[in-house]
Amino acid sequence: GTGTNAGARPTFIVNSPYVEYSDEAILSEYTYQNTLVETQADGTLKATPIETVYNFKVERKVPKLGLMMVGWGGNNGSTVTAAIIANRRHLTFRTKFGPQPSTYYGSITQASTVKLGVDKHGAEVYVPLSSMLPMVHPDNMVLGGWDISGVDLAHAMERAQVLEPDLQSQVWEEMEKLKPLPGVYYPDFVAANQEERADNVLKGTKQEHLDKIRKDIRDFKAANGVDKIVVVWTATTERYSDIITGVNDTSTSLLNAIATSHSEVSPSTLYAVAAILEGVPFINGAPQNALVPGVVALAEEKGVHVGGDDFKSGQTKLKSVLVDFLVGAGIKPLGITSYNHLGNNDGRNLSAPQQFRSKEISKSSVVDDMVASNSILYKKGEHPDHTVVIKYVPSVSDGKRALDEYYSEIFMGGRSSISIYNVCEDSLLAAPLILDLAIITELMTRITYRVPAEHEDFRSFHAVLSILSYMLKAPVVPDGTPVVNALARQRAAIENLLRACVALPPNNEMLLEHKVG
Ligand code: NAI
Ligand code: DG6
Repeated sequence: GTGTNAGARPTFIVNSPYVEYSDEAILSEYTYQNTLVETQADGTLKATPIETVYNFKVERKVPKLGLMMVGWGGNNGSTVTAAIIANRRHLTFRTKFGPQPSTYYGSITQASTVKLGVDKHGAEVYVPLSSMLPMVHPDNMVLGGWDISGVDLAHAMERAQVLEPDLQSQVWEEMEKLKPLPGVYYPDFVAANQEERADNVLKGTKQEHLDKIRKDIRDFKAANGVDKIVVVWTATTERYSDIITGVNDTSTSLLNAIATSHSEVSPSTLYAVAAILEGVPFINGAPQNALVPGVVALAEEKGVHVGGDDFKSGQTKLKSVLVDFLVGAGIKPLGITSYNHLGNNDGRNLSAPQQFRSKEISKSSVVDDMVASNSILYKKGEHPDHTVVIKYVPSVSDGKRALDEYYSEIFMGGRSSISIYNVCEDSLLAAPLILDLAIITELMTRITYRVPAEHEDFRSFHAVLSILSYMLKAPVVPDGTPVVNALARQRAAIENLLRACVALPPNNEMLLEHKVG
């Protein structure tokens, strides 16, 4: 049956002729139902239900996973590291509210549930999302990574000003032993104010940097005996890279651009290339276009997964719920105005115009699908005003303030203003997303599919993992596929894909059994 580990007692087994459990794999047959829509000569639409039979195969052996973070010594990197150590050791720490146990709150894999089904009385039965298929547990991850600041992880955690002092003391000794590997630093890509922390940087050419990062990944794997690695960029936001023909538009040109130390190859692109060449998935948690076309092409050629961009933590997560609510309710948002101020190093870097611009783009793209979905409210090409402001206010440190106004047109030309004021530690929102990204990405490397009507061989999902969209502000998707920003739809995609792998139908929310006689 399914469980968090092969061999472990399953939370549930599926009782169906369409699922087969062996020691190695879970094999399912799943009929995917869709609706094909065609425009007819007279302009009416013809909707035809269609079905495709898929087989999914999930390897049951959960590997020992290494999570290598770029920007390990930053607020997010140090927070996620301390939190894993604390959870692993079941630490309770003193806060002004009383004793606080360590938790994984904010992680959908560790702290959320999925409706499995109903009991014979029609009552709903929920199970942890992590029990749907065998998944890595964060307690068992081996952590490592790079930072251009050489500070050890204990001092990085202290610098971050995120975690309670008692917790910091309890994990200090273990954290102090952790030292980031030297990073790739090209000052042109980040704010000038970052230079003072760059005391742990690689010298040499871009090709030497690529070779060294690749060696770091191999060495980490060997030294820690891990089976697999995922690399997550949680480093400083860079400016956008220009997309230049012959430089980063194809995999060949990109590899050549690295070999000739072309100035438009960013550090984030270089780490992505290093990971892909080592067969290791790369996830971009910041907004810049690390996944330039040459990176995506390389990932496809090598059959390695990539994902991005920019962790979707607070303000944007709420936006991707609220705008979905408004537009879905037939209410027309006219203006969305988002301010935030924060005082951590991320805010400091974003106070420079080019780095702010990267963030402005990712924070502004998140309502497009919802606006485009409703042609009653919006004419083709029409958009609400959407303004994003970020200010650096050092005194609030990691405690980000996010203020939003949603100004909408309601019934008969009326107006509605909804104002939101959110205060919380930014890194405590982002850290659990790093875990979910690593865990779901690793799971995706163990799932293969075939469409028996078309091909006999089992294949991997597309190199670009759109399934990660729930955790990301500006999801990168395979060319030509729709971008979904609405949070509930993103979550449904995760739940229902996991269900399909054990031959369970999607949760359709009809509750038909309670609506009939
Ligand atoms: P931070 O500034 O505390 O940490 C970034 C770390 O990256 C620093 O320690 C820096 O020295 C290091 N670094 C910079 N360039 C590097 C390179 N080329 N190689 C290796 N290390 C490098 O920032 P924080 O708060 O941890 O955020 C990290 C990233 O995550 C930022 O880009 C931020 O925009 C993004 N992000 C954060 C969210 C949050 O809620 N905290 C949400 C969405 C995105
Ligand atoms: C201020 O905007 C700094 C940013 O790094 C954000 O805190 C981060 O992107 C999170 O944004 P959001 O919109 O997902 O809360």
